[in-house]
Amino acid sequence: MPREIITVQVGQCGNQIGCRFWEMALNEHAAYNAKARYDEALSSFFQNVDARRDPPVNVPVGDPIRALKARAVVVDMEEGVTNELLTGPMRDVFDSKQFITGQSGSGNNWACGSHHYGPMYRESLLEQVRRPVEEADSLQSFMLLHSLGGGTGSGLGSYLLAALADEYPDVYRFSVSVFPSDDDDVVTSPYNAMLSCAALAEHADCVLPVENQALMDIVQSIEAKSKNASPFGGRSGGVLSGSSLSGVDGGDVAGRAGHGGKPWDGMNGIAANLLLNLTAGMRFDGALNVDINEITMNLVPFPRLHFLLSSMSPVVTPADRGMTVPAPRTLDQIFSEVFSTDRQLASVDPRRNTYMACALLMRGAVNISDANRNVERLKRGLKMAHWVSDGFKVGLCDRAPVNSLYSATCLANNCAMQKPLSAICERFHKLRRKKVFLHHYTEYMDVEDIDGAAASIGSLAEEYARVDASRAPDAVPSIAPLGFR
Ligand SMILES: Nc1nc2c(ncn2[C@@H]2O[C@H](COP(=O)(O)OP(=O)(O)O)[C@@H](O)[C@H]2O)c(=O)[nH]1
Ligand SMILES: [Mg+2]
Repeated sequence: MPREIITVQVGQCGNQIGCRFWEMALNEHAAYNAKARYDEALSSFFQNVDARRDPPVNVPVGDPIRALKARAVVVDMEEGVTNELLTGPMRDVFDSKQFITGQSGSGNNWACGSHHYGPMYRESLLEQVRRPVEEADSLQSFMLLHSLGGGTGSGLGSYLLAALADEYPDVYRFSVSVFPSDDDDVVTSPYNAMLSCAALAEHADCVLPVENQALMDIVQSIEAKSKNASPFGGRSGGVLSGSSLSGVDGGDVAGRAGHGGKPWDGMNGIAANLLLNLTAGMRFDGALNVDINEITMNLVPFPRLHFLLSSMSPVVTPADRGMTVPAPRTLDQIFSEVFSTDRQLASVDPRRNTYMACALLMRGAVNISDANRNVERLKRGLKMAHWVSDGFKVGLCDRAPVNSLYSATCLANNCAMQKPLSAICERFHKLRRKKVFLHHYTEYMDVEDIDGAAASIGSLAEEYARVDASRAPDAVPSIAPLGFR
């Protein structure tokens, strides 16, 4: 069974989420790997290297753990975050050879990231990818972590995705793509988000959109609940004081504190947790193991409609930095919660729109009859496309998130996706009509390509709307027999 995943983290946001992800992945495996042996589960994300040898050699599955190295490629056009990675708590899982960095950044300009740095760094990027590809026995997919609002993650991330499609057409490409919020502080984010969405529609097999607004809302609601739960007004309630989710003081890789800005670390922890839950089925045993390629095959009936909405319950793991986030009480509740608006990682209510397909990835003490019973119960409240006969893919993985009894992660191919796409188009057109910032982009690319990308995203939103509106054709009217006189 194909099993390795190579993570490609690009730009500031991609590297921040990446860093949280590696930390949480190590925690999870440490909790379950009692014998300190390098097992199949670990091998999905990590190589085991004997660094005492020169050059270092790979240690096979079954042997003791020597040094775990992330199967990752780390890219940024500024040095700040990547330097922090190399010197911070995660430094041992990275190796400077995995890094590609520039000095001056992409100026929050998709076109600079894609059309300037892309060709300039093409060879070194591909060389950097080639190494972990060769180290893998049976590579399953590339996982791109990036934001759409800036210049490097969005532009160079888009370029790299297209290059991976060229070089490794058989390896799945999926992305966790952070959509900017309406109040985003990057003034050019409407251009960047629109241009990267067009590239994701073309070059990714599967995109998991994560909206910063939704992440912030979740973090704030956890914070509010923890305050209410505390008789002392919030410090000792559910969320520990000083933790990132409290929004007090978290700080992250680059030392950006949550206070006064966004609670980045808490937000990134949610995105990182999504990745852990999504890949649990391929890392650990279970009664119904689903890997991410299967998800794509089952959930994407039309190739361009591959943006899957995600939701989770519980939304963060209690083990994450010692936080005690109140978990829902019963198994049935966690099934219900993943369909509610406040657990969506995009600000939409999928229950109002049509589902083309849905995957429920359960972790922990959940059996197939629990899953079937809940699917039957919940399905009644959902609009399924008329041509879908079943539409639910269930995964059961034995290993719960650390310190939880169980968890649910839902991926939905749902027509509510038209809303974030239309919003991106609208924000772009507002600037484009007045030609604001346009010259920054035409410095690197033709205006026709910019408008072409906007038309492509507009038509993608319309495709979702069309599926949403489509109804089963009426039964063919029977022609009354004329009869004989
Ligand atoms: N969720 C999240 N979003 C971020 C983070 N850092 C930046 N962003 C968002 O990413 C966009 C800016 O992109 P950034 O990754 O900083 O630019 P890049 O380095 O040029 O790729 C804006 O929409 C920011 O709100 C982060 O750590 N977490
Ligand atoms: Mg940057």
